[in-house]
Amino acid sequence: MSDTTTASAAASGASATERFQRDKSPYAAVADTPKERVDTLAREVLGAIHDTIRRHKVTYDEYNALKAWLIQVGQDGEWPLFLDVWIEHAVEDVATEHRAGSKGSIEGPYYVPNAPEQGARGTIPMREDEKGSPLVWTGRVTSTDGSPLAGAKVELWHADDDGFYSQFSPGIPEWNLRGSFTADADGTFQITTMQPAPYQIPTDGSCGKLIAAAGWHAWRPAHLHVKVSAPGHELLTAQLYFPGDEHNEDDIASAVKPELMLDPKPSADGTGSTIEYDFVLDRA
Ligand code: MBD
Ligand code: FE
Repeated sequence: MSDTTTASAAASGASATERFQRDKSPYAAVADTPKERVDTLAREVLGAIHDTIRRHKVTYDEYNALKAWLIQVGQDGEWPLFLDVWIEHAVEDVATEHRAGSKGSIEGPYYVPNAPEQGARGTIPMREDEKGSPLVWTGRVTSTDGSPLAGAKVELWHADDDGFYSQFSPGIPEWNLRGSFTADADGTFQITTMQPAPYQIPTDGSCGKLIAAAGWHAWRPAHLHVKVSAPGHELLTAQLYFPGDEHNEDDIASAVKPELMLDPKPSADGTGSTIEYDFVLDRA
């Protein structure tokens, strides 16, 4: 991984902020939150901060460092990154704890709706000379009662072999490594793509500053992002991971679960790997 990752921190932060403001998230229903609920949550969060300040005797220097840092997070456009890396996993746990179907994981800051449709079997949009190791993924979408979900939509997006996402890093075609697939009558789909690389969150912005100041690392393990949807069923947002990645155990975004681990096999032609991974959706 080269320094060009970090060179685009401000640009990718600005893109993520703009994307969130334009598309909104399905979770962003702020106006509907009752007063009592806001009162409880705001009071508890502020109380937890006051407790930490008293317990650790936080100084004015530290308070002012925090103030400067919070201002900078906004100026860098890194609120989507900060929230999705350090907060979203808890929200996702709570939102999906009732499910009997497939486990999900966080959406993260780099989803873009309406990626180009590729049918039930196809290759995700990629450059002619796309770097990396080819990956052929066969899967099936069913309901919790076992019935196939014909026409289920599988949206896939992921980083390239350098760890960059299209529309958030410069110089990559708009829909590169972003595609929508539609399961056939039996609920099956087959996607050809390129294995993603581990991803380092931008290190030259405010989130990187926090990471350096705390002595943490900035890595997420290599991952595939998916959204799987079908009429009458709950939307599944998930990420899939590759065994052996050195950051599966210490993902900076705390978004790895054992159920989301793939089991890649070498492909017959020896040029890449094949994976099988199915989804079970809960009825809405
Ligand atoms: C990512 O690619 C990602 O998936 C998350 C959750 C946060 C930052 C970058
Ligand atoms: Fe990601």
